Amino acid sequence: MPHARGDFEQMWRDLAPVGRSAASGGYHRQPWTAAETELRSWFVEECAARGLTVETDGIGNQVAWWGDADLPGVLTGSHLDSVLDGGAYDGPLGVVSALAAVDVLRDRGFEPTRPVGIGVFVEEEGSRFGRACLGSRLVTGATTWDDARELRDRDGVFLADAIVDAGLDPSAGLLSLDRVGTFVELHVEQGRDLVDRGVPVGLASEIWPHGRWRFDFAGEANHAGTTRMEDRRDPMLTYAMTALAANKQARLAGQRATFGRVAVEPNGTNAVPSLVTAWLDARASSDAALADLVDAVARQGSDRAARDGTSLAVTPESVSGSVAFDADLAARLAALGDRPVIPTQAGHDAGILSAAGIPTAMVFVRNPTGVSHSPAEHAETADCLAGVEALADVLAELTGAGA
Ligand code: HGY
Ligand code: MN
Ligand code: MN
Repeated sequence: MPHARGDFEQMWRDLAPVGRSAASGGYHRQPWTAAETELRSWFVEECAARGLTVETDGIGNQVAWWGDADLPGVLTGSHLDSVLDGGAYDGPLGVVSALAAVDVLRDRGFEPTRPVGIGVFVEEEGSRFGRACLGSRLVTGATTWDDARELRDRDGVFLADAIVDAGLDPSAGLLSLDRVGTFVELHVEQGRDLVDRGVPVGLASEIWPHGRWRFDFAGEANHAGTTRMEDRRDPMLTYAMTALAANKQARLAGQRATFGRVAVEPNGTNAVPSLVTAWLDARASSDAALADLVDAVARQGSDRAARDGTSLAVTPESVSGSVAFDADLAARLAALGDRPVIPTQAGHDAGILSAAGIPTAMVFVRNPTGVSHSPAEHAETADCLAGVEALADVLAELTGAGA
């Protein structure tokens, strides 16, 4: 049965239940799971309802092109996967808005002089395999398949096996970005800049350098009762002091540091643990400041380990350098609506494509609380629709006559 083309609010309603936890209201749309696979099918149906044919590559990245002029096209889109227990807007807002912006342009009678693409990149959050923006990194070559194939999820499932289990074929190859002259990603703002300015839409100037480091604190398993305190080699203590040190170092340096994920072995109530593995998410206003922050945390962790009789090994797992978006492009697009150009500390596929040399811009939609990576993430419908209009204006500016 042909899929009725949904307007923004209908598409939003269609997506709302997919991968949503009844308990928390948060989203669990991890890549290559049933929920995310359902979203991939939804995207194909929405594109088909617009007469657009979707190309899905071997790992699930998707693109559909409107127009076939032999000119570099303008790709817009984002991601559909979420963090664990994430919000509804981070990612999907960019994809739904891209579809709705094409509708707006067509309703205006606009015909692009160069192709307009709508794209979806997989595993942007790195929530399952630990590498942020994995889909766009593989497409741009920022990560090689040989490197990625070794990635395993928390259940020990290898990346290629997860992809095949989701009905895809990694040997089918990856999307080509050869047709992409410019990339524009619309995204809910993950901060309070726009709400504090009282404006619904902004552009991005830069993405702070950021990354994830795995901290392995090793100690000696022992009895929680019979082992004298002075005889213990307890990695939980070393971890706890390191988490406090990360918070203090970030505050002192005006940067960001979070230990949001920890795994304890054997994780028994009445045993001193043998191993505590914790992941540091660190972000800073420059590459040098990021290196200094991570070094300071690792150094203080190692100093504490020496006192605790434990050991610490630190392994970088996903690091993204600073991204300065094309300033002329941002200024040109901001001028379309007298919009602010603001930095972000959140990583995006736009950062990966920009780093790959593709002129890139980001359109931010106001988040009234700034909360993200949480079921509480929200954007007002009026602001979302303002974002769609803004994205339509941007696409018209970049693909109109003379563009
Ligand atoms: O983690 C981030 O910065 C982004 O939301 N993926
Ligand atoms: Mn995110
Ligand atoms: Mn995102």
